[in-house]
Amino acid sequence: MKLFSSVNDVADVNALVKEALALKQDPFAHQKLGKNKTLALVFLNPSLRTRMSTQKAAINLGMNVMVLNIDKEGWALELRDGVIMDGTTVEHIREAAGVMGQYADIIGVRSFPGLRNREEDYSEMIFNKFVEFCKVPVVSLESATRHPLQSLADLITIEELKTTARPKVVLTWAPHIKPLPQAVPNSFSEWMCKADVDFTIVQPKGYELCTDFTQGANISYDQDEALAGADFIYVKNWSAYEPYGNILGKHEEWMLTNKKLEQTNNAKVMHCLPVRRNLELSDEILDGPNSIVVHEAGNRVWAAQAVLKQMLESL
Ligand code: AN0
Ligand code: CP
Repeated sequence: MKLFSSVNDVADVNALVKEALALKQDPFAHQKLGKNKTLALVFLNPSLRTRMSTQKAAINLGMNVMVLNIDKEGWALELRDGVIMDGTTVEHIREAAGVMGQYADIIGVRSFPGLRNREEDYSEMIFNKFVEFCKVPVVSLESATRHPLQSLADLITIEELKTTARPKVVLTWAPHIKPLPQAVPNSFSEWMCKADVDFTIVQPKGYELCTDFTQGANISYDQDEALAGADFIYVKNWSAYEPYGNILGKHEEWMLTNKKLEQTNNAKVMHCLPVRRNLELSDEILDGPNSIVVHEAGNRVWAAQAVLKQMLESL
């Protein structure tokens, strides 16, 4: 594997999930594979889980890891071509990414969307420039429109904990005070549409995701109806795709509560984290027996390790 930016980069999704679960059973089985290989993790935005789980995964494979918080510790990057750099940017992404490729065998990049210009965000301009100019394999650590390591960890978690062959999985919109990217729900949706699950997305009117990511999903606007019989509930806020990056109202009643869980098949509750308590998800859910959010975050290690293993094998 030379690029991990979406589910479409994975030749066999089931095999990757199996590989991750095997690594979970025997984390240090491939310590020689990464010997003398270097992973560089480049963050243009904050992170807890992605940063730590991907480092841990690389260490388990015997790799060396370098982390650059380029937004804080690097030179201000110019992304546009052909401009006179007489403003605040100090270095062009062409040189910066090219240089990183000299130091690393694999590069991970986190680049959130600006949520102002949909065309620019959905073209994955920043992520694609890293891929183009660094000239080594690249793993997305969440880009403008997708978060594939999260979605892989989510699928691993569902495979691990499901009690029926084809579980009902519901992605429900949740309230938030800030406009958040569509990356996590887009990505979760495209992975679920490739998995053997019965998948529904439920949201208030106006929060429909870009249909490129939702082919095969049931779409609903009635949270009670959608949650009925659910085995897994994936809670996430996202801003509108149209008008792009907007919050369309408070919708406080969309926060998941124990009362809403009653109509489910004792559903397990997932969230990618970080989560704002009592805004997106109630204390009673997060502290209750149905929440698997911490277990889910634990599986980020095995998702990253399976991907890095396949990349190391193709170096
Ligand atoms: C980010 C998002 O929603 O994309 C990162 C989630 C992993 N969340 C926030 O900014 C709160
Ligand atoms: N879920 C997730 O990617 O978390 P971080 O933003 O903390 O990495």
